[in-house]
Amino acid sequence: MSNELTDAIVGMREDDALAIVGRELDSGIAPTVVLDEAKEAMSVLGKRFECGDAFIPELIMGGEIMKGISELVKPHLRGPGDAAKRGVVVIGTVRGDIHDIGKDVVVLMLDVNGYEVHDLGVDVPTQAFVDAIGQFKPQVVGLSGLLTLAFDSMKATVDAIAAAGLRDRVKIMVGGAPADRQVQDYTGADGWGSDVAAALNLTAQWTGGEA
Ligand code: B12
Repeated sequence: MSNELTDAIVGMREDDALAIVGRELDSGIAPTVVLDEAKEAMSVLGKRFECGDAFIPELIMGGEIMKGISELVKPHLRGPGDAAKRGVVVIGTVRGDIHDIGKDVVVLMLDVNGYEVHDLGVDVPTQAFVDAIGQFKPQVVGLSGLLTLAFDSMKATVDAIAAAGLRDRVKIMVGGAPADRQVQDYTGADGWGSDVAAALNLTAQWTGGEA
């Protein structure tokens, strides 16, 4: 674990953070390890926010740094290239929630692993998920959210998909750091995950492939 990177992110030193990531990638450290380090730094920032030692502007800045890091890491992730797509995924952050850093990591990793991913963005209304299922015919729908209040939006989205008669056509995963089995049961989803590995595993399982 690079404490240097955590220090730079938590200290809001964007240029330093990006330079450290560049050096780490050049020295052969796996891109997924670099992403994990950055994620760890974001949770340090989250804990500081909880304790009143960091405030919203710091969280926003941290988010910007994290996005910059994802951009740097992306070209280092090797996927199956132009091979036929392994499956179709529709994903978005549910209504009322604008956290997208974790979702974007999931989108990035699904993309480089050969899935066709349709990212609906943040604060996504239930109907937009329903419409996207009609349009893109995904096997998998990912509902992302980091706020506890996102659970109600996730449930409303699953209900709307069912009301539109589309529930049998898709597998639905709910995710984000606070997701667990209880959240899955509450929302009526088919699976849950609190990290990108879980998202990849579920998607592979539901599209008949290997993670
Ligand atoms: C950065 C941040 C923000 C930024 C978001 C910027 C952005 N573009 O996303 C800003 C400043 C906007 C923000 C705003 C708020 N935030 Co905020 N935020 C965070 C923080 C510090 C980091 C989150 C993050 O990006 N982590 C880095 C990513 C890479 O890690 P990750 O999310 O774990 O990612 C993995 C999983 O989520 C998973 N995953 C994600 N999506 C999916 C989907 C599927 C299907 C699966 C399987 C997996 C999966 O895979 C990802 C990759 O491994 C967290 C604290 C924390 N420790 O999480 C608080 C936190 C989430 N925020 C919180 C709060 C309270 C807020 C605000 C309400 C604050 C306020 N008073 O205004 C607002 C809400 C705005 C809204 N309506 O959404 C609370 C939530 C508490 C709760 N129980 O609801 C937290 C936990 C902070 C805290 N400890 O209090 N926030």
